[in-house]
Amino acid sequence: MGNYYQPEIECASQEQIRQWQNERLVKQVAHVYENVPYYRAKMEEKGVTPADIQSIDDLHKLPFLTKDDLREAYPYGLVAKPLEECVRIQSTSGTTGRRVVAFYTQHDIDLWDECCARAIMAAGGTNKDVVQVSYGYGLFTGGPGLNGGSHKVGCLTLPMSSGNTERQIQFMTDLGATILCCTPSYAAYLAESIHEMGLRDKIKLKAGIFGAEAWSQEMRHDIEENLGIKAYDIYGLTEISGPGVSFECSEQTGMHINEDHFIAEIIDPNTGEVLPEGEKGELVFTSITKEAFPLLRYRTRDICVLSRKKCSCGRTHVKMSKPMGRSDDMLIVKGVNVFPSQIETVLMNKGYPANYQIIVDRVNNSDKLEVQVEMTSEMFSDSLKQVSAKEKELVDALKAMLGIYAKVKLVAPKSIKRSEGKAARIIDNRKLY
Ligand code: DLL
Repeated sequence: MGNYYQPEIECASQEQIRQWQNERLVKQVAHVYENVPYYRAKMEEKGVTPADIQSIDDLHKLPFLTKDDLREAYPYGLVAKPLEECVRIQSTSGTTGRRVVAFYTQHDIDLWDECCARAIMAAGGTNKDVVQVSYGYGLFTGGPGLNGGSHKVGCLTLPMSSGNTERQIQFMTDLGATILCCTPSYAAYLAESIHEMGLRDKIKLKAGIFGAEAWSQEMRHDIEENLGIKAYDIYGLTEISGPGVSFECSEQTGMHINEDHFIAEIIDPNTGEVLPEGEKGELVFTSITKEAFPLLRYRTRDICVLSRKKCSCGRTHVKMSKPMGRSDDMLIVKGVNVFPSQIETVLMNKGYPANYQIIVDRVNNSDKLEVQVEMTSEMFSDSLKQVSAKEKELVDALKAMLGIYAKVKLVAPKSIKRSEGKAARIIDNRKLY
């Protein structure tokens, strides 16, 4: 059994959770309707008034919000509190060229920190732990979110931010960090560097809280083995607060969504229809406790599945699967849907490190997919013939997984640029949009 930050909430009965959601939703809809003209106009357009929303059964009547709305209302159009009451701005890293700016009151920050505290305690954290936060600090939510959560739990917090890998490892060993928080790609890079520096015996890590980007089960096993830790997933998005919207427990079979703050729905990304539990679709969130930036029915574009199966950790909040891709970032190559996570699974199953790049191009009106993968140092000494046999083996495995041909190029160890934040794995040269 677990380690909870707020056991009475995290293990509340389903009825209790539903009651909180009903009450808070009704209040939130009124708050948004009164204070956000942009959203009120959307509701009017759909012919809905706050009186139509009596419980979560009425949620489907509300209009969706998308990233386009956020862009249109940029910067202040969706803020629901006077700016005098707002104390913080955070923003996305903007890797997709669409910057999102989110606002927080002190109350919003406190609730966000509590969500992250739940994640840290679910990973075994207590006030005896030394938590190294190596997510970026600043506009990105990763550093500030886990930092706040770590304080709430009472852990000794090392606000490292990302980058300067040698210094990271020096602090990790000197100060005996026990929990590491960073992106999974940075965790893999840190693990690689720790081995190279011969410091594997000097680290005291027991757990890692890794998120902000997709990572496969295979990558999890590699990181767990290389660092001798248990690696927990954490999910979130700037629009809805940041990390800690959902987090993994010891069962490691999905992430509990903090349902006292966020109502989750799964919809068909094409029709917008709400899908029953267990079906795969786009995740939509309604934040029912946030004051400054309360988004209703926000379409995340993340594709996943929800499950209410009883969890051995004792938590009762619904679990979401790891995102299986994005309804917008999904690559369509020769008309076939390709998720980068499928490619990663093939590579990791064949013993390659998670250092790869996916390059898509269009030559003579035909799509070309290329996967560049780093060899391990053992493979690097292989003969040319052995290398091409390995490339061929990967081509076949990728074909079996994706259903289409992908050219494979094995490249020298360490030739693909390492990432200190989210890894940029896809280079799409087709410029289709
Ligand atoms: O990445 C917040 C975060 C920080 C989460 C630190 C976890 C840890 P954004 O920059 O707004 O916020 O990006 C949000 O990243 O819609 C997903 O597509 C993706 N993402 C976040 N966590 C995961 C995860 C932060 N655990 C977008 N697995 C989301 C897969 C994730 N994808």
